[in-house]
Amino acid sequence: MKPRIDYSLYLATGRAFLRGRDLAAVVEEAVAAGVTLVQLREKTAGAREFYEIGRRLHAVTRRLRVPLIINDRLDIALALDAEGIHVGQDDLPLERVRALAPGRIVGFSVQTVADAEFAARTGADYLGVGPVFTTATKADAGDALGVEGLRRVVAASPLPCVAIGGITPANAEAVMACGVAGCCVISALLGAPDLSAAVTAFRPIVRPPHPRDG
Ligand code: 3NM
Repeated sequence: MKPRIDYSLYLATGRAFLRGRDLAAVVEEAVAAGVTLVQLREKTAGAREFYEIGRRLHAVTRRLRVPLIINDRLDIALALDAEGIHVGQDDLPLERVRALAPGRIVGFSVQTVADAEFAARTGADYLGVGPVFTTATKADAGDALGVEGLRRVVAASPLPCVAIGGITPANAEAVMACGVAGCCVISALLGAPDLSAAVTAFRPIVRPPHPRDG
């Protein structure tokens, strides 16, 4: 059985937000302050660079005992022996990822109830549902679902859902009220002037995991 995963405050990385800071140090600060899950998201790195960044980051997340999820690239996730892989609609098919990553956490990005049902049938462990709000961080994220759209997908999903897209401490309460297991955040954490303070602002709003969250 997989250990229970705490999705409550899920940090996805974004190179554009580093402002010269070291990624591993940033993640260490975020986890120390209360981030529970980390996704390495590298949209421009080649395989070798992605792997090397991941190797350094995985050393940190292992020490801090939080799972590391790799975005898009199953080969990198396997090479790193990362705890998980997150894929979207344009990546390798979910059924292949599930088959090739037994025992790892598999996340899948969805926008609709039909996507959520497909992901549940196909063996995903959790869903990333978004964008909930408009976001400048992902140019092709699509139209915002809004809180009502998020609620509809979450209500129909047998899997734990994390909300993504434009989530801040100011709107996280309304997001959590939709029944999500947590919030996945890039800019409101990495773009904040004080990362630890931003994590601390989210922490009382994002609840600890519900038994349904697996
Ligand atoms: N995926 P921020 S929205 C990476 O809807 C990503 O699937 C999305 O960044 C989706 O917290 C998004 O800065 C960007 O809005 C999230």
